[in-house]
Amino acid sequence: MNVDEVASSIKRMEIRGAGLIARSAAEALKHAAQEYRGDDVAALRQKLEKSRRTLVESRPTAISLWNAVQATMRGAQDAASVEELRDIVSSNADRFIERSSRAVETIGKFGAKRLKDGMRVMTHCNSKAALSVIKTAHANGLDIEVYATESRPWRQGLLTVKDLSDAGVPCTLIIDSAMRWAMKDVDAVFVGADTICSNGALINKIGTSQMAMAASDSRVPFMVCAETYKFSPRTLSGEMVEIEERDASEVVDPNLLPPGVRIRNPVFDATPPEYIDSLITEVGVISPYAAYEVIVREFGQTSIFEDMED
Ligand code: RI2
Repeated sequence: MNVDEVASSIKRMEIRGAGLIARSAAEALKHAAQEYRGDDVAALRQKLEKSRRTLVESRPTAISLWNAVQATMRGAQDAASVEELRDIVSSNADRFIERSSRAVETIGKFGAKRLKDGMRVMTHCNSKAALSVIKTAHANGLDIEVYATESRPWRQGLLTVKDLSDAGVPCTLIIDSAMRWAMKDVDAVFVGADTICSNGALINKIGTSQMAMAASDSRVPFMVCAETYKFSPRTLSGEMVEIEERDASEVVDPNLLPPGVRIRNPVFDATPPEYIDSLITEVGVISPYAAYEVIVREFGQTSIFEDMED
């Protein structure tokens, strides 16, 4: 797929999930570099810059997308020829994709150690990282069961129960508003992440913050599975995360409502760090208050502020 096709698939949520949109964007930039047939390095650089912007603008909330294109374009400004630029972008993209896929596996292994035989886990939406934990624990022989929320309006919970059932994990689908009712029977919550802010707050699928509050109320550990490229260097320089609001028609057909009634469709929310027990990352299981250290370690203080021109 070319850049425009990937960007519109991301917009339409045919490609979705913070990790997958990041890997797809890296792959699309590699494709753009490889399909260029001219011999003008400045023209290729311009084309890649335009592609980078198109991809970043396709969905605003998950920082994984921005981090992926930054990682893929790293060093591009120093290339002296088309071949060199193509090689830099292609090998950066390959490295990002490989590293990001490996991170999901490592998170699975680390997170599985937090589960014990007979536990019941709750999850929200459809996170590859959170499902990696559950499926790894199951593959390790633990007898675990899952409560998965429907996750309106897109109903990603249906993908979750399909994935878990295919892996042989017993699961129960509940509607989102049953999450507090079900929490009394749950031993741990594992969710994914779209963005981790420098103060340790989590931005994830709408309803995550309610789940965190319900878990806290019932003394159930609330665990967040987040690869390091989900951490936001942009928040370190003071930026607020934009919460995507999608079309009203995703919630209900507006023609079914009385005239004048508005619909709002925010698709993410923020969970404060005090509700989070641990962040499970590929570099270790850490406190949300260690987010600053992860950002500086992964992205470097200097590059954080150099990359801020967008
Ligand atoms: P992985 C999803 O967003 C969900 O919010 C999920 O928790 C998050 O991305 C992370 O998913 P959406 O694209 O990267 O469904 O763990 O809006 O797969």
